Amino acid sequence: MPDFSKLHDAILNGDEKLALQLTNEALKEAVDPAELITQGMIPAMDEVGRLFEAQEFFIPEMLMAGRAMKVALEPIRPLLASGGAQPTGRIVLGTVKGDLHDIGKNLVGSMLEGAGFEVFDIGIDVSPEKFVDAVREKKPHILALSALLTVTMPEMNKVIEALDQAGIRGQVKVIVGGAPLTKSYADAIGADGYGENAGAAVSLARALMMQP
Ligand code: B1M
Repeated sequence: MPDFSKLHDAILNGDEKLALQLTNEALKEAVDPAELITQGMIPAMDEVGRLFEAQEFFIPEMLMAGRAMKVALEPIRPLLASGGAQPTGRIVLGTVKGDLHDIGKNLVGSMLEGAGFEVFDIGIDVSPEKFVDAVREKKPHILALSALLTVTMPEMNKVIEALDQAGIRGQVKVIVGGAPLTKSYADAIGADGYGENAGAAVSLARALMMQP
């Protein structure tokens, strides 16, 4: 089994140059990109979160680690996105208002693209009004919302209410995800589905495309 500890530590230490170098080396050695993410990068971010809670890391360290992960993901994202699958459906994706976390959202977007979805990523800190405008403009089958903060989760409800008020809730399925989310929360706000991780988001989106 490949040794992911150097990549893990490079991300933890916010060393983006080394993280990129180790990722490129691993890809050359045909290490599975999904394993690099789930066994090297995500555990590093979890450790960053743990150290932040323990007040051993502060915002600058969290920022540097986040940047190192983003940089290391750069050579991987095209691999995830090039699944070669037939076009499956259209998705608008964004992180809700007040929330600047985008690493997980970007991963979800790449995996959806790899599964053949046309993905319109409208970014971070997206207001309910912007989501409504994007649904009107892009006419997606699915609207995918990401939130990483407990305090921004209620924004998802606001997006669903805004779609309702605009009279277009029935035209689009809404899926939600992000670390603090749960299926029961998704059910409570009337979302059409909850994805625990990027792979689950793909399965969910595929299943929803089968529904009328
Ligand atoms: Co922030 N942060 N952060 N942060 N940050 C967390 C989320 C936190 C858990 C850290 C901690 O305390 N342990 C905590 C939130 C606590 C809470 O509310 N429950 C936290 C906090 C408190 C904050 C600030 C408030 C800190 C402050 O300023 N005092 C601040 C808020 C800024 C804001 O958004 N307004 C803040 C800022 C930041 C940085 C900017 C420094 C940076 C983000 C950089 C970036 O995204 N470009 C950052 C980082 C890096 C983290 C941690 C360490 C890592 C997040 C990450 O990228 N994980 C994080 C701790 C942690 O998560 N362990 C933390 C890797 C990524 C692949 O996972 O995003 O969970 P994730 O995505 C997963 C799933 O969640 C899921 O699939 C993905 C892939 O498997 N998923 C979906 C995500 N979206 C989905 C959508 C779907 C389906 C699945 O369908 C639509």
